[in-house]
Amino acid sequence: MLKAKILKSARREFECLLIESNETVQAKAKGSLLKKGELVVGDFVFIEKEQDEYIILELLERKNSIFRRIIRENKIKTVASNVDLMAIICTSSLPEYKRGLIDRYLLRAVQWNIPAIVIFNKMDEANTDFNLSFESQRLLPLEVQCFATSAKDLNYKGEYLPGNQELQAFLKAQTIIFLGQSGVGKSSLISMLSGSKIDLKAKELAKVGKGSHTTTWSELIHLDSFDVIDSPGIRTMSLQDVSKDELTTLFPDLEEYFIQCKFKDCHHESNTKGCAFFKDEVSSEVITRLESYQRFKSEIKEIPEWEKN
Ligand SMILES: Nc1nc2c(ncn2[C@@H]2O[C@H](COP(=O)(O)OP(=O)(O)O)[C@@H](O)[C@H]2O)c(=O)[nH]1
Ligand SMILES: [Mg+2]
Ligand SMILES: [Zn+2]
Repeated sequence: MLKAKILKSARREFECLLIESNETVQAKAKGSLLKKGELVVGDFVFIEKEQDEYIILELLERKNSIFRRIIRENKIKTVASNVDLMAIICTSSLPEYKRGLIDRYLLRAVQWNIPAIVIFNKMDEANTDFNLSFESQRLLPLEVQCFATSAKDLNYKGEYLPGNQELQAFLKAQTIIFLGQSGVGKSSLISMLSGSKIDLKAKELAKVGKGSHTTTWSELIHLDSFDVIDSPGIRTMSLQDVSKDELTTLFPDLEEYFIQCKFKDCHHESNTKGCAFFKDEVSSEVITRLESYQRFKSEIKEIPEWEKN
């Protein structure tokens, strides 16, 4: 049997990288394997060659996975697995910095059990009002490492935070999902840091041209110094599949305050005297995280019992 990693998955056909020979082959999955659930990009599998065909016989245990719950069907839809790192990219200039969006991604990193970093890109044109130390310190309790980069110059040295070189070393040999608003520099950074000649922009265009159904499948792009997971499925970041109770567990940095708060059924507002989050008692970094928590909580509709099932 050969060990392989799934690079691309369609309903029945899988593009697999054979680990030992570094060769890419097309494989089909044994029927019983498909019945148990889907095989996804990032999965490690055992393959056998039968005549001219490669057949996937066994799925190896996943260390983590990117998934979404489909509440109505009481199902979990897995999109990719074995992800080493979530790299969240933002800028202080354009597009406009959105703290809440970073927290929205970080919530998923916790839920999916994927370590995360935050990259402040376009630092060569940084907004002078931007408080880089504040924005990175608020993530310290989550153990999220931050970088300050520029995709315009490989030799850019991070100001206050580690820069391009440190990031490049950090990403080496990892399987990474890059997230961030359109225009923050994801493609530019990946091209510059991966050492690959692959033209990601052309790749994106080619996909669009091929028709919409090709873009619904995830893909693992094997580059020289790291692998990138490209998954259109997770670009929508709505919180419809998270319950209010679960939301609390997805803010591990706030846990101590939730526990400390002496009020029963407290809404945890920073202007409630006596609440563990009362603004005079906690740092403004913590308040920013509370604000995200509150915003997400108000977005979550309680799911009616009859729909849960
Ligand atoms: N000044 C500056 N421009 C950048 C930087 N990174 C990307 N850009 C520019 O921002 C635009 C969007 O970049 P792109 O990589 O396509 O962003 P994506 O949509 O996140 O993939 C392009 O015009 C890039 O040249 C950077 O670090 N500094
Ligand atoms: Mg892009
Ligand atoms: Zn409270």
